[in-house]
Amino acid sequence: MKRIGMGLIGPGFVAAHHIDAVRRLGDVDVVAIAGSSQESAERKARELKIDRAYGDFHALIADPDIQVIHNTTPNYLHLPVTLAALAAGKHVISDKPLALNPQEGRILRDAAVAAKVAHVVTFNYRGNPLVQQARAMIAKGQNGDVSFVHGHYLQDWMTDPNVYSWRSDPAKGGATSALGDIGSHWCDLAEHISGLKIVSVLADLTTVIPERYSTGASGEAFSAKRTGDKVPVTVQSEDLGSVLLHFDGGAKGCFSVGQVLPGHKNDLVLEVNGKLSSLKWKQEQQNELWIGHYDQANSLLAKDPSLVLPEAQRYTHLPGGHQESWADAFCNLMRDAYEWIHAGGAPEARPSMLPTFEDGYRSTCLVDAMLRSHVAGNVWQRVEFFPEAN
Ligand code: SOE
Repeated sequence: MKRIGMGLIGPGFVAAHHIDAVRRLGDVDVVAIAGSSQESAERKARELKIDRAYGDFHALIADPDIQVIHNTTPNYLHLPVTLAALAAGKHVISDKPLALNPQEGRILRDAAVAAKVAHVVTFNYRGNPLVQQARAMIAKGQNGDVSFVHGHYLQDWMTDPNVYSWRSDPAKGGATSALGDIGSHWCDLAEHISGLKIVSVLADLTTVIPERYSTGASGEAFSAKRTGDKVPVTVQSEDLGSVLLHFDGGAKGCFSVGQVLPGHKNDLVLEVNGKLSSLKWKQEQQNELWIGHYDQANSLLAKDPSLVLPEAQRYTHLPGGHQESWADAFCNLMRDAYEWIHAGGAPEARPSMLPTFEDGYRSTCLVDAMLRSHVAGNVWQRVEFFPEAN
């Protein structure tokens, strides 16, 4: 069997999950890791049991044993790192958001298509078997025409003003916080499951905690509270927001995002109402799909390979009653990504579940429309998205 070498740039919170997922595939060699310095890269390499460490991402990209680059750097480095990897002809798996804004997102989408390599963005919730079940049910018309898509993605890890990371720094994280980090997942899932595209938005955004306290050190999501001298930092990006949505074909929708809502850990909920029946999926109870009816009892479909549609079966690995989880869904995304990579990244070989740089660019356009809507005084804005030129 042909083995594939991967290297990861940016060893933060999610890096360990990329490494864990590719190791589970069995035919991928984790060749090297690159960090912001040789010392930090070596420390992380020891922790993750990786042989090679680079203090410079260019050196990792130039490593001839590496065919796939995983970009898990902070958002502001997505563009230079991914462009360098594409220029070297490497396949790229990028964390979301793909880029800081639509201009950068479009550059990366176009560069990836021109490079004729596999290009994947980690909208990992698509990898859940019951997300694929919901998508397949809707595509087959089992729920009737979709009229309403709604839900939320709420977290609490930024509730404490002492939590400060690059995500709150516009130069490193971008102009948005909650929408870019988690609203992007929700919108991707809403479009992926419903099969519809969001065409216009009306957003109302808030910064609940406008002053945070920083040690000056770069932190990461879910980092523990730090002690020592801290300086107050003014935060402008939103940590709470609600958005009304119009989909193509006339369906309506709405969702809320928040990072400062005590008790909500990774509370992503998405409901789709069709004219015949409804579906609701909750990330924190990801092994169940609620099916709502008008003229019969509602039901809960358990994640069970013998009960789900064939489209979802390939993403279930354990019998019913054996719970699958966030890491399993993340691994499902990597399995499809490496299937595409084994096929050389040929467009026709891409598994249809897989989110590409096209989806990543689209997501930056959606968030941009929401930011424009808020700044314009909460008015409807069209999503400006330029499809790939043929
Ligand atoms: C932090 O909000 C975070 O780790 C996001 O960056 C991830 O994309 C999300 O899946 C979980 O929460």
